[in-house]
Amino acid sequence: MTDITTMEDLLRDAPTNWGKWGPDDEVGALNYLDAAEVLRGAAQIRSGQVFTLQRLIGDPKGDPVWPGRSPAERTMIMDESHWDGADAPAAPGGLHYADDKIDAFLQGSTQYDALGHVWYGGKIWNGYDARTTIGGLDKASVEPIAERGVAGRGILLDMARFRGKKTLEAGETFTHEDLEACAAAQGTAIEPHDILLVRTNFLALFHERGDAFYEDFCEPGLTYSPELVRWFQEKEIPNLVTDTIANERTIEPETGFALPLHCALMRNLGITLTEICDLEKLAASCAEDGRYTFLYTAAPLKVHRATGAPVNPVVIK
Ligand code: UVW
Repeated sequence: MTDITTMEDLLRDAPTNWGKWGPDDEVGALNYLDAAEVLRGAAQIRSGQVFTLQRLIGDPKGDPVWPGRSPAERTMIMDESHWDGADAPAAPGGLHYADDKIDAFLQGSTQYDALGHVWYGGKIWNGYDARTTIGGLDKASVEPIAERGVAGRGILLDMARFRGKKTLEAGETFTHEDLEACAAAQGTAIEPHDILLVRTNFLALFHERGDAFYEDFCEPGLTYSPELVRWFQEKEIPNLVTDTIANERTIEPETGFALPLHCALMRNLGITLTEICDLEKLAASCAEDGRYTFLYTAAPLKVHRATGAPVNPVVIK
């Protein structure tokens, strides 16, 4: 690994899906989720239990965000205290109302990453020029993902429970083989086109350590290897969903690079990443009834030219 000094060196022979869905594609591996896959997902429904996976925006316990981003701020614009003042809007008949707004990083809470969110070597997903990101994403923004929506068979891979831990530790890692072993221990198997939901219970770790977490910031998660990338490509995984900020171990130990899997999976294979989900209630239910597969659905907010967007994924068991 000594001659590897850039992401281009690391991923020189890495596989890509560029062109697989045509020269104009902007949603990548989500193309695997056709109508038959939606029905395969719906066929998992047994009890009709519904789980929402979005974290609370403005959680008083604190919001985990990538360093350099800040948690969302909600501001009250109108409430009962505004209606006596001279600036109160005209509302004939005595109507009062409350209004508020949020100032939020689109990558700041539970969110879908657009395929054009990360890149290296001057090219984003499908080979589009990285200059198409200037001033907003003209290619592979979150818009086409939001427009099509996401639905299919989801499988929870409860890595924390599999390892017998309340939460995985900072920097703790696992491979695709560990995901397969976890699935087997749960009495299920990862099938082609499955949407993978990987639980580390990172939020408990984050809340335990508070701001100190950022001092030696390294999340637990999948870590880069050529074999892992090939496995994701061969399994035709459309969407990787986790409870961590970055969906992978933050720093790749051998090279020291940040987020090589973002590059290998998202930029090269077109696999959509969904981050900072709350998987706790779902995980408790799966552990209780032993059913780890379900219908997974999600649609990020439609935000013009955005790098990502907030989402509240819904799982039905
Ligand atoms: C980066 O890619 C920097 O962040 P995220 O984990 O939100 O994708």
